[in-house]
Amino acid sequence: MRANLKNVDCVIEIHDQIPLSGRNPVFQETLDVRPHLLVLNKMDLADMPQKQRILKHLHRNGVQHVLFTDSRKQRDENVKKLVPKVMEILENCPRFNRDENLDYCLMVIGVPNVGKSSLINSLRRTYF
Ligand SMILES: Nc1nc2c(ncn2[C@@H]2O[C@H](COP(=O)(O)OP(=O)(O)O)[C@@H](O)[C@H]2O)c(=O)[nH]1
Ligand SMILES: [Mg+2]
Repeated sequence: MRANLKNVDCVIEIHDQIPLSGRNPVFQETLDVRPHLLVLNKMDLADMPQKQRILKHLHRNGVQHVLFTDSRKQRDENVKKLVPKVMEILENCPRFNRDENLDYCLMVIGVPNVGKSSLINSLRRTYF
């Protein structure tokens, strides 16, 4: 992961439900050098009334960009927001602006079963 990171413009870190205690500090340390979006997948199973509290907790802990998704849905409005959100993150990161290259490389990370494959497939359904 570390070896590939230098070619990565933005890291998409996926958790299912609420990572209040589950974030790997080594991940965090390694990833802090890259633009980063935290995806909380399986929002259909999560306690959504707690959403504001979760966001506040994450923001306090330095996690600025968070997206709640349901990647099993045929067309999830929130999955649709992922690419615009990544673009917004990158546009606000001048260090990573690569004027001449319009392609971006994203790295999707997360422990098994959080829905990485489902999210990637959902993105494919959204864009192809
Ligand atoms: N309820 C729910 N289940 C999901 C969601 N996304 C993925 N899953 C299920 O979680 C399991 C693991 O998903 P998968 O994409 O294989 O995870 P990966 O190991 O991170 O690639 C599968 O049974 C998926 O159907 C979601 O948003 N909501
Ligand atoms: Mg998978």
